[in-house]
Amino acid sequence: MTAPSSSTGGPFTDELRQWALSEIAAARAPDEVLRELIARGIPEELAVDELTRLLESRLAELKQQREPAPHGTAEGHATADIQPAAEIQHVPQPLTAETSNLIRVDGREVSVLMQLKHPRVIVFGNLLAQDECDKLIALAKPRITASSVIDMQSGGNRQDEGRTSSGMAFRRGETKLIERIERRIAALLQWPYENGEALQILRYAVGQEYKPHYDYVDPTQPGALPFLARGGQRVASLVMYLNTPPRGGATNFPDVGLEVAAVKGNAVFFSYDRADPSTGTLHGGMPVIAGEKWVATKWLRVSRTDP
Ligand SMILES: O=C(O)CCC(=O)C(=O)O
Repeated sequence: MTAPSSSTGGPFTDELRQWALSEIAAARAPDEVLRELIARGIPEELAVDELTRLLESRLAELKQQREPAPHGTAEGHATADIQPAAEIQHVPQPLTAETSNLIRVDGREVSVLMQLKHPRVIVFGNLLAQDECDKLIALAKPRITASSVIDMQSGGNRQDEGRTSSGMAFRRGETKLIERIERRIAALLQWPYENGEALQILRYAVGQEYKPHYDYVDPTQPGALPFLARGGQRVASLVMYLNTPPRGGATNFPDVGLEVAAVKGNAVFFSYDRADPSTGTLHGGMPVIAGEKWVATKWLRVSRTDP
């Protein structure tokens, strides 16, 4: 099962990325590379973000090459068969119960109901007001169509039997209500508003589900490149519950046997600092047994992404 889809094209092409990578590998000064990217028409902020990401990934690569051989690996043993470690990213560090059980954000008292260190999962209570949930559903309802996933070969979208819900995505800041909620999320997660993907709404009818999957994309697949070129990797997800289904519909994390009940106004946050199953963030939306389930999902990227 592959990552859920939501975004569109942008100017930092794979060709530019490859060019910048080769310049970095050839030890060209970063400020020169940056100047040239800007000269090639990349907006300055995007060029800085993308170049930072490429430099960080190059440093991680160099660090990995310098690290001693893992326990049990013979010194000098050919390493061609060893998988390269996934690139490590910064992730959102939400305001949490480390300081308080109640977080004041955007005039609301959001509670911390549960935390897990690995995988990093936090369940928030009262993130959305009841009428905000109702309004999001009403706005989304006329626009929902069958849900899709990212096609990891082409980079486009395709339907998948593991994701049977229907849904839609709002543009970032599409209405005052949406912008307010998105800014609240940015404040709670301490992560830039512009790094949040368009808010996605999902509706599950009885029997519908989203089988366990990861939200990051596999960077070794060709279809990942257009996605990664527009804001980099996903590093965290926030699933907000817009209603309380009478039965079923929990968000599950099978690696750790956790099931988060869908309760209107609550949300589950989880982060992943690398595109790798070791994050333990395999998760899914369990089948709805009675009634229907509505959620709003916000995915957070390394850099600013399409609205
Ligand atoms: O519906 C859920 O509980 C989970 C949704 C989800 O996994 C996703 O949107 O990526």
